[in-house]
Amino acid sequence: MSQAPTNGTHLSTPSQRFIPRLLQRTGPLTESLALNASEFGPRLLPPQMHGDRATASVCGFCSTGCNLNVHQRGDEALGLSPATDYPVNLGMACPKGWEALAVLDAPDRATRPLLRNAVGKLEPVGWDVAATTFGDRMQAIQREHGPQSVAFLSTGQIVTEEMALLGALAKFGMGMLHGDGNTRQCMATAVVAYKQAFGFDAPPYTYADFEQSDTIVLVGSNLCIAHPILWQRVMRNQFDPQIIAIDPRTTETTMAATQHLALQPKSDLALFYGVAHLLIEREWIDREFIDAHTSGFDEFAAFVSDFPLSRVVAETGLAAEVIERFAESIHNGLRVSFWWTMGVNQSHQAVRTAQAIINLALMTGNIGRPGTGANSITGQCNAMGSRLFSNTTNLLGGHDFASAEDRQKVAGILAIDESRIPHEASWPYHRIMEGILRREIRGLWVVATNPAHSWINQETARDVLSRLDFLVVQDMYHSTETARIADLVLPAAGWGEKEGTFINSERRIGVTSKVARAPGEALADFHIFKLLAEYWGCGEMFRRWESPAATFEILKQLSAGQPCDVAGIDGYAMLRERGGVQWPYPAESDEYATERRLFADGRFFHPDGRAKFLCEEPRPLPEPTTSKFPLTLLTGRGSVAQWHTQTRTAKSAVLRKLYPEELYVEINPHDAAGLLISSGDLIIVASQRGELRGRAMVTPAVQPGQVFIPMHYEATNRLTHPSFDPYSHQPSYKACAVRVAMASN
Ligand SMILES: Nc1nc2c(c(=O)[nH]1)N[C@H]1C(S)=C(S)[C@@H](COP(=O)(O)OP(=O)(O)OC[C@H]3O[C@@H](n4cnc5c(=O)[nH]c(N)nc54)[C@H](O)[C@@H]3O)O[C@H]1N2
Ligand SMILES: Nc1nc2c(c(=O)[nH]1)N[C@H]1C(S)=C(S)[C@@H](COP(=O)(O)OP(=O)(O)OC[C@H]3O[C@@H](n4cnc5c(=O)[nH]c(N)nc54)[C@H](O)[C@@H]3O)O[C@H]1N2
Ligand code: SF4
Ligand SMILES: [Mo]
Repeated sequence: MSQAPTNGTHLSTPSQRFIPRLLQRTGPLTESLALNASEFGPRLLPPQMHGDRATASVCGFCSTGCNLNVHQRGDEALGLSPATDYPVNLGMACPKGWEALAVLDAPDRATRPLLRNAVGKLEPVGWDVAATTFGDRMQAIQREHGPQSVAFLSTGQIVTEEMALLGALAKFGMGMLHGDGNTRQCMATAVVAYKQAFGFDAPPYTYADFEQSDTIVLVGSNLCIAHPILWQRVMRNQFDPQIIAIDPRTTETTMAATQHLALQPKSDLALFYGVAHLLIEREWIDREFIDAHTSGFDEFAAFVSDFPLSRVVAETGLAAEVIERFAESIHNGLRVSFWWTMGVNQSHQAVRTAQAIINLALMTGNIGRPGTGANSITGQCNAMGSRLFSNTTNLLGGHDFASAEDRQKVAGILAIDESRIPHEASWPYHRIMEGILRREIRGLWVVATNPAHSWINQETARDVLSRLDFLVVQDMYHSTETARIADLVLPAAGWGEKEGTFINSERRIGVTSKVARAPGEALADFHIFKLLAEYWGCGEMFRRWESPAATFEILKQLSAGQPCDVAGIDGYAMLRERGGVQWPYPAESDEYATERRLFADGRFFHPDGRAKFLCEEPRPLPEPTTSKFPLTLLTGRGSVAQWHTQTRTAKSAVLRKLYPEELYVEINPHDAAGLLISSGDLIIVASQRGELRGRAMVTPAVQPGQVFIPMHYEATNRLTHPSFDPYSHQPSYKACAVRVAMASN
């Protein structure tokens, strides 16, 4: 099954089946469900929603970073429509964006702090009690077990100013050593791959590249549902591009592609080495670019000579002609762009796979020019902000904890004692979980992430979290799987109820605005951090961090001189006026263009200015199938309307209509027949770690021997196998061994 049906004859995954239903309801939309405001906005918004003014705000779901105009009257947000003049979305938004206000109004919003009482029940308390308890309990743990016995888990879903304040407060104010975030589950691989190859974590592209490519390679990316507005940018491409989708499954995206390489899970590395070998053998490489701008090519060429076509056919399960056609498309393309997402980043050999993609771009000179690039697409609205400013793996502003010079610079800007800055990066997420198990970590502060649902190997994860002496969860909702097991719940304002900046996938910094009041006593994360700092006794250190806008000025100073230098941005006003600004934008920048890409001059961030070829022998799957567990489980996004652990999107009645409520399992007709399973049957899926029940969805969209379950259902991660990339420590969510059986009732 290496070629996708291109005529869309079998709409077989649930989102494929739900899309036409929405199409019928709202008119001639594209299959990715983007709605164009200029065509549909005014008609979709009833007159009572027009209000007396509109405030622009970058969307708080995915990393595309669409801008939405929120229509207001007085203090009230009446409705929204996508901004037509913003360079990202050009008047479009996906259903999550259209419904962004609806999810704010829900009965399970956290409106007061909740503290677990003597009989083990969460009961409402005032902020004074909450902040006092936070300080007392965390400090008591630190006194007994050392400052590093308390840690935090942060997120890619709060504004940059908040995540910088959290990182600075936790580490410099409260003395924590370890903090990580949900970006470990998501972008860690791209970060390490870029750092090693380019010398800095620097995605080079701008979204216009989608429109300017003549050959678009999408690896492990279901763009149509995960980044639907980016798919719209592809649809605007005038060059009739080859679209090559590499994914074991048939997805909305592979069906729209011109070539679908339905390879065996995690065989991407062998495929890309084999293709590199073909390109070298046929002299389809850009020798001039390689000589002038890269290092390590000769070793790489020698290494890939061990990947003849026969080996690649055997390892990927793809036909030789399919692989050759892919290589030919890269050769024939004048502007080839490579894009990757979680099918690459979530793997036991993720960093090397990402670098194998980078190698293809480098060896063919497809970087730094319009329509090219080795481009990692981020996931959450502010994953990029967290990469630069979360103060977890990197010291604030893409600096290095291990560098005395960097520590001195940051301490100087923040006017703090240099000794407060740790000399080493935090432990990665899985090491923090292990630390809890070993009782090295006893207090944990979880902000805007839901590990009891989203972390790998869930039953163990929940067991680990339950061993903490003190678990604090700061969230918009008190009902999340993690909040329910917390000792203290801090009620947070969400998107639309506070302001700050997000950095999208193409490095564009945009402003998100306050357009609604948070319910009850919920506070913006920024103000929760300030409050906790005061009660902790370190408030003085953060006097300058007066507001998100004042904090943005600190971030500018921290970035100065770095590849991500944004010292030239003249505050939120400039960001609003210009439709966001991409980094870098140093002081005295005279260059201003709405779309900018990196490496146009061929200079990379390593000291020698060259990009590095990096490679390594592929490794077998950490958990191969066996006779007892004969199927490979793939997981990922299920539909355009579902967001992660569903705390937000499940609150919208409109979005709820767009996906199946009950957990479903996609299984190939061949495997289903062998097990006497039909669509709609209740089945059990089990791995070595746990089991779940769901409805069978018999479909050729998954290959024989594979099943797919969306990550949005609470039980999915009971099955996943805790294996990690050795360099990025990102969990390998997308391949483990399972068995399927009919449920007895
Ligand atoms: N609607 C919606 N949009 C979202 C999100 C959401 O929850 N809902 N989340 C956002 C976030 S945080 C992220 S990170 C992105 C994720 O965006 P994507 O990465 O596009 O989404 P996934 O479905 O996780 O994975 C993409 C594809 O990888 C494939 N895959 C699995 N294993 C392999 C493999 O070994 N090789 C290859 N080549 N492919 C493989 C899967 O079949 C899947 O179709 O989406 C963002 N956008
Ligand atoms: N099996 C499997 N598991 C996966 C994946 C997969 O592909 N397969 N993908 C992984 C990936 S890429 C990701 S990014 C993670 C996502 O995993 P999580 O981060 O755990 O998922 P979310 O549901 O986005 O959780 C965000 C939480 O923050 C809250 N929140 C939203 N806005 C705010 C705010 O402004 N302030 C505060 N304080 N709280 C807020 C929400 O209510 C929600 O509870 O899941 C990972 N897990
Ligand atoms: S594509 Fe992403 S940023 Fe744009 S409206 Fe949808 S969720 Fe929001
Ligand atoms: Mo993600």
